[in-house]
Amino acid sequence: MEAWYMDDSDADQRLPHKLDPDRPVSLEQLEKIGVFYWKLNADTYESDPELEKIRKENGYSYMDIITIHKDKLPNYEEKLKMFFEEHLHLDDEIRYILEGRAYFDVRDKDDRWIRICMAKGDMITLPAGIYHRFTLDETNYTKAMRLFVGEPVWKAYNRPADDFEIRQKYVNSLRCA
Ligand code: KMT
Ligand code: NI
Repeated sequence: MEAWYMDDSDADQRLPHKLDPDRPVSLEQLEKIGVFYWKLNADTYESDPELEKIRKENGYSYMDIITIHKDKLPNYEEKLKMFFEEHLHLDDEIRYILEGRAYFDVRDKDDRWIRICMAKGDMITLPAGIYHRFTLDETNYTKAMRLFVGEPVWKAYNRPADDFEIRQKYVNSLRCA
């Protein structure tokens, strides 16, 4: 996993969009905005005690696997467009990359975009209420596990979604961090 502040160019969303000079973002900085990360062995995800432990400790009872590729995902173009709209959810977004690569962009506390490059073996949780978006990179392929506490709710609220209680709660959580 590698993360950096994004430039604001209009170039293809699948490009890295690094600043020049590069402004890397550390795990500690991500934790301050409520983003948590684990590194796992994706080759053994079907019987991985480490993954089991994380799921148990965090109550991630639900899981499924999504393959994001033009020939595999129904309504591929439409879904990718939706994923890249800035949005929030009322629950945490938990993703584990099993194959390929992808970018998760999150807003920092000053509303600047941080790009998180997620590759095979990277698992992440984005807190409920954080504004974020998702895109494939130039390789145009990823396979990811989606985890959820209880029955999954995929509903996304596009920005502006500032009136939700969860958004207020999230914003308040940044204050003393
Ligand atoms: C979301 O809500 O941003 C997503 O589900 C992203 C795609 S899942 C790898
Ligand atoms: Ni999302």
